[in-house]
Amino acid sequence: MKLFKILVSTITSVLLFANVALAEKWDMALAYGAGNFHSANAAEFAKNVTEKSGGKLTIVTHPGGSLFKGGEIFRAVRTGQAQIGERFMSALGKEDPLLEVDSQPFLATSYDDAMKLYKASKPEIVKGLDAKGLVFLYAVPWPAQGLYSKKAINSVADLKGLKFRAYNSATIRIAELTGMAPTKIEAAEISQAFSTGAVESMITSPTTGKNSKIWENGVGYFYDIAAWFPKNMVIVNKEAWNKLDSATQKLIMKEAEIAERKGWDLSKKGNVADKKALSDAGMKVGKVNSALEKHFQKVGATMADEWKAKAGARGASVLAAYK
Ligand code: PCA
Repeated sequence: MKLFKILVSTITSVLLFANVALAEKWDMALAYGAGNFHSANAAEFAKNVTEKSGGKLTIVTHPGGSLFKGGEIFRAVRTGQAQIGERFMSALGKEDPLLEVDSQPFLATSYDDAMKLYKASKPEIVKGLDAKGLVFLYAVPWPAQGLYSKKAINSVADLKGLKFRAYNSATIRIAELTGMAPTKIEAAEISQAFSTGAVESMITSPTTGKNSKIWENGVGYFYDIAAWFPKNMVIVNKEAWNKLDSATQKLIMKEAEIAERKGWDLSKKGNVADKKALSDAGMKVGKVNSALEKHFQKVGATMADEWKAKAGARGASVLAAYK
C-alpha cells in the first residue's frame, strides 16, 4: 500500500512537471512584414527553438505588427502581454540613451565599426534592460541608412522645408538641424505617408525602401549617406524567462547567437542587393555631393555632443570602450 502511494505520488508529480513544461507558449511580437529579413530570421530562430526544446517551449511569431505595433512592443514585452518581441533599439532613447548610440550619425559607418560599437555598448545595454525586467537575446543591424527624396537634393537649400518621415529622436533631430519638417511614422505606414503627400523625404535603409516599394509613391532618389547602422533587438519578459528550465534557457541563448550571426550576414547581403533593387526599379541611386556631405557631418558633430550630455558617464564609458 505504501509502495502504491509512493508510486501514485511520483507519477502525479512527473505528470505535473511534464504538464508545466509542456505548457510554455510564447508569442513573439514583430513590427516588420514577414518578408523582411529581420522577421524571416526571427521566424527561423523561433522554429529552431521550438523544434529543439523537446516540446517544452513553442514560440509563435506575429510579424507585421499583427500582435503589437512597433511602438507598442517594448511595453508589451515588459508587462508580459507578449513574452518575447523585437524592437528597433534607437526608438527607445527615452528608456535609455544608450539604446540610441547606434543612430548617432558618423559614429560607426561600416559593418565592422557597427559590430565594434555593438560590443562596446552591449554590457551596459543588457544591464539597463535587466533592471527593467527584460532579458536581452540578440541584435541585428539594418543596412546603411540613406536619404530618400521625391525630388533631387543638390544643396542644403533643397532640404529646407521638406516634409520628412522620422523613425526616432535622432532622425527628428537631423531634420530639425537641416531645416526639414519631421513627422514620426512607423515603417508599416511609409507607403501611405508618401502616397498621400504627408511626407516627401526620409532616411532609412535600402531594405525598407524596397519593402515599401517606395518608387511606386513618387520617390525617385536614394542618396547613400551610410552614416549609421541602427539595430533591432530581441528581448524576453524576465518572468516568462524564469519559468523555463536551465536547459531550455541555454538552448535559447545558443539559438540567439546563431540568429545574430545569420542576421548580420543577411543585413550585409541586403546592403548590396536592396540598393540594386532600388536602381533596378528605376530610382536614381548615388551619393550626396561634398557640400551636403559636409553639412551632414556638421549636424552629426552637434548631435554627438548632445548625446554625450544625455548619456553621461555610462555613455562616456561606452565611447571609450569603442575607441
Ligand atoms: N528601417 C526601419 C528602421 C531602420 C530601417 O532601416 C524603419 O525605417 O523604420
